[in-house]
Amino acid sequence: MSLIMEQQNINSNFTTVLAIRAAQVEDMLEQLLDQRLRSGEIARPERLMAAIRHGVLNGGKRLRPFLVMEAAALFNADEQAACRVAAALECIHCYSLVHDDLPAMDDDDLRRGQPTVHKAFDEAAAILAGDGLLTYAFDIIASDETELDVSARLQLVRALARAAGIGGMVGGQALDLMAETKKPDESGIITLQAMKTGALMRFACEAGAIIGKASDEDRERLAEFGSAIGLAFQLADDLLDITSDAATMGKATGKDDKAGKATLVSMHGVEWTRKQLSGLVEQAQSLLAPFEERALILQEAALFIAERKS
Ligand code: GRG
Repeated sequence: MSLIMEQQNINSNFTTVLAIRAAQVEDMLEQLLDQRLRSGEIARPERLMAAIRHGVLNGGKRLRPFLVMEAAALFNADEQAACRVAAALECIHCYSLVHDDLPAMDDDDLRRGQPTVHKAFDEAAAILAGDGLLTYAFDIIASDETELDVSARLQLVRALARAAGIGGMVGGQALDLMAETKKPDESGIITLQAMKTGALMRFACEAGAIIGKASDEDRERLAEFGSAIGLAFQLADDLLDITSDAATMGKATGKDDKAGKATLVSMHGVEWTRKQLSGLVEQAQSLLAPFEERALILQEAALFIAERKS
């Protein structure tokens, strides 16, 4: 098979599985975000639910859910439980996007090709939609409906809190906001990116290992794989910010440059970044080598993340 055909084959396998996982998690999100009251709830206000649904059920790539489910599948884990954890992680991701788009943060009008939640509703609705999603994520994992033993659910809750919270995504966002006034050096940029974007990717892969009751060694292997693709994802994002356009991305581009934000791309240039990206893909893929062909789709995901166009 020629190299180009091999590449096309890889893309079509990956794209097919990504679409299947996206459909599974969207079904789950539809159910979780319906009007039905869960025990202990008093009411689900309709406008709040509409704002939440606007922020979640709006065509994201569902990459993090895919990672959870494919990592869990490596260990023959229960698919329904993996799907609930995947949906919980997507709730956290969507909350971060809804809040990031607010005027006090990145001030964006467009997300996933549609008006952002504060534009379609208002700022208060967007804040509350994000708050609701953040809280709900932990409810979903802790719930008895997530059919994992209590220890696994506790490990997932703790790992997600740490990935999403002060020492993870929220902390990374705080560092990113500070970077607008005081430019960080290279290691500062790497730290903030590992926190802001990498931590959820790392959690996604590690979560699969937790759900599948993997050995400590395999859990660490998956977590390291997640960190490598998280870094690659952010590098690709920075690259797209200068090489792509709003129509392709479904959100504004050129924002880092306008904000005078230092990125590894602005520091080292496009060629260096592309080389780094292929190094990261190699590193990520070799981490999964012990799983042989069972990890093929995750191997392909690493390549997709580095080479993505939107
Ligand atoms: C507000 C606490 C808080 C955190 C915000 C994630 C984040 C932190 C900000 C988003 C800014 C941004 C564009 C970061 C780059 C990486 C990123 C998360 C891109 C969006 O993720 P995709 O491409 O999006 O997976 P979809 O829409 O496909 O889900």
